[in-house]
This record gives sequence, structure tokens and C-alpha cells, in this order.
Amino acid sequence: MAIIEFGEDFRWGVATAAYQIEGGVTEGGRGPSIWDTFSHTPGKVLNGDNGDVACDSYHRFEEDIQLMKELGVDVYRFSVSWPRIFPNGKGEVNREGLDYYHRLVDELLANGIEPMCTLYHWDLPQALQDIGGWDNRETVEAFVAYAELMFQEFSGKIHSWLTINEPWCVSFLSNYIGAHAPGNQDLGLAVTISHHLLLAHGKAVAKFREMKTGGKIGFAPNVTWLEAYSNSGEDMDACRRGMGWMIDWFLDPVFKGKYPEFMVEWFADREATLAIEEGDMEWIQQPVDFIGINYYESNVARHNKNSGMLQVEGIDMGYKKTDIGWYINAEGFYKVLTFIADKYGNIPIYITENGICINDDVEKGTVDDQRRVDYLKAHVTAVARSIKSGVNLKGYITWSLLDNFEWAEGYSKRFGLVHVNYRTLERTKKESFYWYQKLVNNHWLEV
Ligand code: NCW
Repeated sequence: MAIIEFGEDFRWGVATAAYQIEGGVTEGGRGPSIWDTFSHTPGKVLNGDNGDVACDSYHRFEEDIQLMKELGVDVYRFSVSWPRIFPNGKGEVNREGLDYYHRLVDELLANGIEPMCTLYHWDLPQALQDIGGWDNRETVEAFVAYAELMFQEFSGKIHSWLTINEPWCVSFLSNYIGAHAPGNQDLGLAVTISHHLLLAHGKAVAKFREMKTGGKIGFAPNVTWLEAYSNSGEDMDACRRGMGWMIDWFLDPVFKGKYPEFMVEWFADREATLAIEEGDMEWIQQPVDFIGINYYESNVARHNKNSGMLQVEGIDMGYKKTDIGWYINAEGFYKVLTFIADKYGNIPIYITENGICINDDVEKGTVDDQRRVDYLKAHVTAVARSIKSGVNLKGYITWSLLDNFEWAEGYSKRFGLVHVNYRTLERTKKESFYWYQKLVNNHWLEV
């Protein structure tokens, strides 16, 4: 037994995202998003599920905030549904949408919980997709106008902002692999979109600085760690590409003002070239106050020329898998955090997501999710180790408060500390809820 201690100023939190929990998709003047369209297209989401009702948090946010209060968390990371604010993506503002988020934020503040707001967690207004979505630079300008309105409206209430959640998913998973909305399969398009996302991020950060409304701003890439199967040049290069696709591709432009050459070349060889316009890189390179890291899994990999566009093949080393098939590897968490701190100058980091999917269910009024407790324990321990090694970590926010709509996997995959019965919408605290409650209140952990 050992005790791992965290400082009193280390922040603990829980995260969610609008489309995954809110429901109420036709209420309060909300316009349609690409996820409404996608989830209502047969064959796109498992079991034909959609976010029409989700956890009904649009109506039950007070109950959810009471759960957070009982947990004792410092921070709630939530996202704003862009089409609630601009039903057509731009132009006319929907006051009812803003009022909803004022009620949410006021309730959080009244309960002593700090709001951390993500502006874009994947629910692009359909009206913008109709003009080309993130492929069109007009969407970049629409995002900046939306961000500006939010900074103004919530100045003095929200002090932590994230521009874009997991730009890799928004570009490559959604427009190259095609598993997420809008479901395109075009590498060149995905590469262009990644650039436009970074541009939207940078321009929003610049607007935030110009407005001086106060607070801190960053973005939240998803990262992984890949260990080379052998130390052959080919295997090591394959691993660098696998990581470079998620990490360097999105962080180099922000922190170094240029795309990583090894990835630029790899994409160019596959006829996917960047269309960088004059001034773009200066926008993208706006200094951020912190970086949000979303981490779930890592693995061992090697080169295989027949394995996908990147020619990287993951190897089954016997790591346990979560119920969504992601490898459990807390060591990779430690390694990727130290890698990022070393490469990008030890900027303040928040873990903005980390958690595990388990197909758990309520039995006799409780949910025994010991595997979640084990996962969280191992990963929080990795966080503590990285702090000891000098990583500038400010807080840990787990995914997720509630089971919710897991995108293309529908309701079949559960990540919550709180179980949701999707028929009755009843919430049941899992064993992991009580474990996390103890951790955030004690500021220490027994391992
Ligand atoms: S799907 C995904 N997630 C989960 C989601 O609930 C959350 O909104 C996201 O921020 C949990 O955390 C993120 N991430 C995508 C991971 C990549 C999957 C790669 C599949 C390759 C085919």
C-alpha cells in the first residue's frame, strides 16, 4: 500500500458533451446539427440510435449538477451546442439557446462548481455542412463569430474555454475513415479540414485575446502512445507516423507554427496536400494558456505495408481491452504526457478526458464497476507520476459524469460514473462514483 498525494490546488472534474447528453433537439429554437442528420441516416449508428432524447440533460441539468455537487468536483467540462446558439450556423442569434446555458452556468456557480466550456464538440450546424462544412473557410469565420458571442455573453462567468475537441476525430475519423458525421472518406478533404479546424481555433484564440474578457483558453486533442515492436527503422517510423497523425499534426502548428514534415510528405505522397494561405500559420500559432489532453489507450505497433493508409499495424500484446475494444495501458499515459511536455515546452496541461467503457448494468440497485475503478486508479497514478517528473499538470477531468450517446456506437457503450437507464432516464451512481468522490475530497489515493 502506498499513498499518492495531490496538491490542494490540483483540480478534479467530470466531462460531458452537448449532443451526447442533452436531448431536446427540437426544443428551445435549436437548429439541426450534422449529428441529427447522421444518426437519422440508416446504417450510420449502431441499432439506429440517435441523440433525440439522450440523457435528457436539457431538462435534467439541475439533477445532474446535484450529482456533481455530491461528487465534490471542482470543474464541470461541458460543451455548448452551436446550433442552439445559431440555428443556421451564423446570422440570427437564438436567445433561448443562450438563456439555457446561462441557467446551466448559474446553477453550476451557485453550487460552487467551475464551468469549463468546450465550444465545439462535434455538433456542427447542418446549415454550415450544407455549404461544405469545415471544408469551407466560411465555416471558420462562422465559428469565430460564434466564439466571440460566447466570450462576450459569458464573460465573468466562464473562465476556462476550449475551442475544439479532438480535431483528429473531426477531420480524419469523420472525413477520412468516415465513421463519424458527416461520414466522408477522402484523405485530401480530411487534411484540408484539419487545417481549417486549426485556423478556426487560432482565430478564436486571437479574438479572445483581443476582447480581454478574462480567463484562459486552450484546445483538446486526443492522443495515444505507440511503442515500436522492434527497434528497426521501419517499425520506429511507423510508430512515429501513428502518433504524428494525432499529436504532432495538431500540436506542431500551434506550438511551432509549422506542420511536421514527415507527415506532410506522407500525405503528399497520397495526393493529400495542404492549402495554406498567407497568414494562416500566424493565426494558428496564437499562444494558448493550456492544453487539454484526452487520453484513453495506447499500444505496441509495427510497420506493415498492407495495414491502412499509415501502414501501421497494432500488435496484440495481451493488454486488457475495454468493452469498446481500446487497449488499457496506463504506462502509455505517463509516456505520452512526458513526450508532450518535452516537445512543447511544458505548457500547463489539463487532462480533459480519460475514462473507460464498460457494458455495466444495475443489479440490486447498484453498479459494481470495479474495472472502472481499477482503470481510473492506474491512470490517476500515471498522472501523479508525470507530475513528479515535472509535467505541468493542473487538473484531471474524467469522461464521463453520465453514460451517454456514444456517437457511432449509440447507447451500447457506457463511460459514466453514473448509470443512465435510457427507458426511464433514471440515474444510478456506480461504485466508481463513490471511489472518485473519495479521491476528489481527500486529494490522495491509496494504491
Ligand atoms: S469516440 C471518442 N471519444 C469518446 C466520446 O464519447 C467523446 O465524446 C470523445 O471526446 C470518449 O472520448 C472521445 N474518441 C474517438 C477515439 C478514436 C477512435 C478511433 C477509431 C478508429 C476507427
